[in-house]
Amino acid sequence: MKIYDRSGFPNPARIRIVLAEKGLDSQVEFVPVDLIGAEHKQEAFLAINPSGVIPVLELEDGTLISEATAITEYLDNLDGNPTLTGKSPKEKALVHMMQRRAEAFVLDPVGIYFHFGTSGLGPLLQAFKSPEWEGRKEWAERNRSTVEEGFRYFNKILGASDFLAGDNFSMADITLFAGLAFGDAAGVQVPADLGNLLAWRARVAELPSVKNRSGQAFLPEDAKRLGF
Ligand SMILES: N[C@@H](CCC(=O)N[C@@H](CS)C(=O)NCC(=O)O)C(=O)O
Repeated sequence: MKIYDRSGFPNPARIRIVLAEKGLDSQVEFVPVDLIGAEHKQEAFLAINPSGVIPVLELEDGTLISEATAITEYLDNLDGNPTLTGKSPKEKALVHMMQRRAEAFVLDPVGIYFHFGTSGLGPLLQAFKSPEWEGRKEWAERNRSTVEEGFRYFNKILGASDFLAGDNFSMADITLFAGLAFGDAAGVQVPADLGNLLAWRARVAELPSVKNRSGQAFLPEDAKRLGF
């Protein structure tokens, strides 16, 4: 299997955590895609994923699977023992519901804030992501508020259960964890008074599959290009 991705980016990190959880790291060849150079918006990559985003999983038979949730479902079910996406119909439904909320309330609006409210990944990609228009800053701030509201929502959920979809670590937790890491990079941090959310984050960061990856850094050349 091949995974088109890039070290240091949040959606690829979701899949790297899944691979570690499922013990599949050694079966995957990582193909780096240059997001800062907007390689993913060029014809060659759009033929791999018309949405122009990473990660993408390529199977041995050439099948291309994009969308982190679809990739996670595939990898989690390969061994017939899905641990991240739910086993019963009810578990599956709850994992997908909370996963989507983690995207809609945190990860996606952080992404919008990052691209519209900051210089994002630099001028080459900004031409695709965030054209100049008068509502740009306001759109960014609205999304920042969505994220802050999302933080409060998940803080409440985590006051009542250990993980987002109940007692077990799942795809929903992975999405939110990646969203918080992206928030840090974009400058949207979890406020100190949201104790449940911060305690959950600390616990998740210690999981072996996450621990090795939570320090996942930009490739040195990317860090340099972004001025870190
Ligand atoms: N819905 C997609 C989102 C993927 C996504 O936004 N990936 C980011 C990397 S973290 C990306 O490729 N961004 C580049 C862009 O939007 O131009 C998924 O679940 O895989």
